Amino acid sequence: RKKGFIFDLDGVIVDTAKYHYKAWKRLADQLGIPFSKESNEQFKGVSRKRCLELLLEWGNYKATPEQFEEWMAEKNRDYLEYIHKMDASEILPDVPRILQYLKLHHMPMAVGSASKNAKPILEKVGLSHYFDFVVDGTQVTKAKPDPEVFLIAANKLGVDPRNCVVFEDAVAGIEAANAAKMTSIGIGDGQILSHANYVFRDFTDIDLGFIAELIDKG
Ligand code: G16
Ligand code: MG
Repeated sequence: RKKGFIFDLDGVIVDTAKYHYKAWKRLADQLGIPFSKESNEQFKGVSRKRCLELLLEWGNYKATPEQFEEWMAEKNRDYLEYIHKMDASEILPDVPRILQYLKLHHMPMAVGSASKNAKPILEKVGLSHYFDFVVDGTQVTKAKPDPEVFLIAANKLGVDPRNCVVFEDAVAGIEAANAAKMTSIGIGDGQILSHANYVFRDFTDIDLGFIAELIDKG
């Protein structure tokens, strides 16, 4: 049966979480809202709009719609400055090894990300050519844990969702993959990603034999 492979971007392919953190931290400081690395964990896989809503809730801060828009734009301007400086050295360890193996076996591949900046990031790090489709925050209306982003990706790939495999680092992303009835592979901490079908600390822990089994299974 035809298989499809879908990758989250932030935290799976590249570590942009540190740049999201810096940009949110700057805005939070400016607004006088406490914001830590732990708070940033809750922003992973979550849309920009929802992140700002959360930040303002935590700070008990009321914003006018105009302020809200301005702060979202400000955060993104900061974030883009970091993105502009990215290069291939920021690809997470062993990601190309897995992508190359899948490509060698002619597997359909897509990115499924909540980010509206997914395409420029892939260009910057030189990985765009691996992916048949990039489904990102500009194309989805319902954020993870809703399965929409992954279902759109499966549809574009022309693969039944049950035959798709998703690599994700966020709890909301694993929930989204499970809700789409896809095979979910958590990248990160097994205790945090306990709902994933499989969990690996990072791609260096993934054996190509395991990928071969995913390709052949079912
Ligand atoms: C990513 C990050 C989130 C970020 C979101 C939106 O999702 O994990 O922290 O808030 O994108 O990003 P942007 O502000 O660039 O639109 P993913 O799904 O790639 O992990
Ligand atoms: Mg992620």
